[in-house]
Amino acid sequence: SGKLDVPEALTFDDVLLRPKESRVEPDDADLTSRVTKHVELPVPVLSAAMDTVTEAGMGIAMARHGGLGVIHRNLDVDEMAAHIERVKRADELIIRDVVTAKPEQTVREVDEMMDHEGVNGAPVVGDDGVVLGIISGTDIRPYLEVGEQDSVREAMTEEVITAEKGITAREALELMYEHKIERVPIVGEDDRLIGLVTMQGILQRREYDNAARDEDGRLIAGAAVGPFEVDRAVAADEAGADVLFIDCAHAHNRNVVDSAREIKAEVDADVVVGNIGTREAAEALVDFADGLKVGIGPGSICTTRIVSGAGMPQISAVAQVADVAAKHDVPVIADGGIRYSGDAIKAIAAGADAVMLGSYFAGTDEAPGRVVTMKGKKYKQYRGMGSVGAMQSGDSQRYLKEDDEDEEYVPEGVEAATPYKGSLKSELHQLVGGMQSGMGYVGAGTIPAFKERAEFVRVSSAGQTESHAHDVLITDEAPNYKPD
Ligand code: RVP
Repeated sequence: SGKLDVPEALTFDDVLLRPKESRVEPDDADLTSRVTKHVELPVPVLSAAMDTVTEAGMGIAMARHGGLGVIHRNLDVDEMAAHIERVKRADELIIRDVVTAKPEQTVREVDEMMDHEGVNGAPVVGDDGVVLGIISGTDIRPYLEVGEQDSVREAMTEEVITAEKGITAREALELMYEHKIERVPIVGEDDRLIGLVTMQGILQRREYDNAARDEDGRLIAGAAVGPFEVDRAVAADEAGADVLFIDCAHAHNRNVVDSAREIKAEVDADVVVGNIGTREAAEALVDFADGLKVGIGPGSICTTRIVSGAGMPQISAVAQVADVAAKHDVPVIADGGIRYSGDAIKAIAAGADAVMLGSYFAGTDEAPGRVVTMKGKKYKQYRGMGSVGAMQSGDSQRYLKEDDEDEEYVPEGVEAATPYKGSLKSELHQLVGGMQSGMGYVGAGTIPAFKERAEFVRVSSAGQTESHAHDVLITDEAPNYKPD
């Protein structure tokens, strides 16, 4: 009784999805889900905002495969903005940084310039920015033999097919086929050049038909900011981030809540606030947050629960927050502790709309950092953002008290290594396939239907032992099951 009259809290291994009658083939299960109020993802999976997990390379790969990378904040504000811009530009339909030629340049000059820039054609633009023609390798070639000092004006094609900003990839392609051309300059009113659409660019984008894109067809980008970093938030917003993550180990803190509210008022991007792990914390944030992120201590590299004695087992944390968030139509992200695809779909069954993973992605090629070999096995570095190493290398305030700078750190994370895994694509393929399989067992073809229909059973420790491969010696590693 009294202080010991305590509620129970559960985590991934304590529960299983109860199998139900199904007509859903796993391959047909649609994972599309909202991650914030205004952003939907084909694959509701996020890579963690950690300096050993997500920079531009990971952000691009995650978005191309339908998910979302959250750029970490152990970077200068300018550097961070550059990473966000790289993600936003990676698969742009309309290239904004166009290589252009001037009518009075010589053919030889333009040939060298195109060579240097790695392009095979350029719009010809007057001093006022108006498109006068277009010149390509094919136009130039005959002149290189005889008249290489001739001007671009003579060699260029004058009848240029142009289009306006709103053009879709399909329309652009149709235009190109119709006129047998490979580039379409995009012009504004007054025929001034705005950008360029190329055949090569369109075909490259087609490879990623399940990508997470914004209204203009650019990849979706996320970025983490500290709870009091208004400047970083504004810079990330201006750089084009679609979602900002107010990144804090304990967001149910009055100062953090107030500051997050201020940041929300300053930016266009959606704002996710976290981390939290209780009903009351959700109540303090639902009136302004576009998303809530859950996880107090479940992370693989996190020692918060051991160091501070505080935390909340993740399935219960997600369920509590989701209970409040759903009533206010605010999406929930389950962050940390996910080791297997089964954990990810359990988090969604508990009420999350999306999941965030760190260790699962840290060993891939797309994560920052190099591969090291220890005792003949390959690894990549993976460390907590509250570890001594991460705190020393950045101005991460996440686990720092304000006037703490000269003091010895009290870390809440460890520095570790994680097995090297190869490409993100195949890791994500296993994760998505396992999640779809879970939807098949529950008989739900969409995420909203799954959240509605999923039920848990409680598992004993005997049941847990039975769940894993047991009483055998594994001879060949499975791509989706590597227990330690
Ligand atoms: P995991 O996927 O289990 O590796 O967990 C990743 C999550 O752990 C991150 O998204 C973050 O919420 C949390 N984290 C990051 N650093 C630390 C720490 O140093 N304690 N925790």
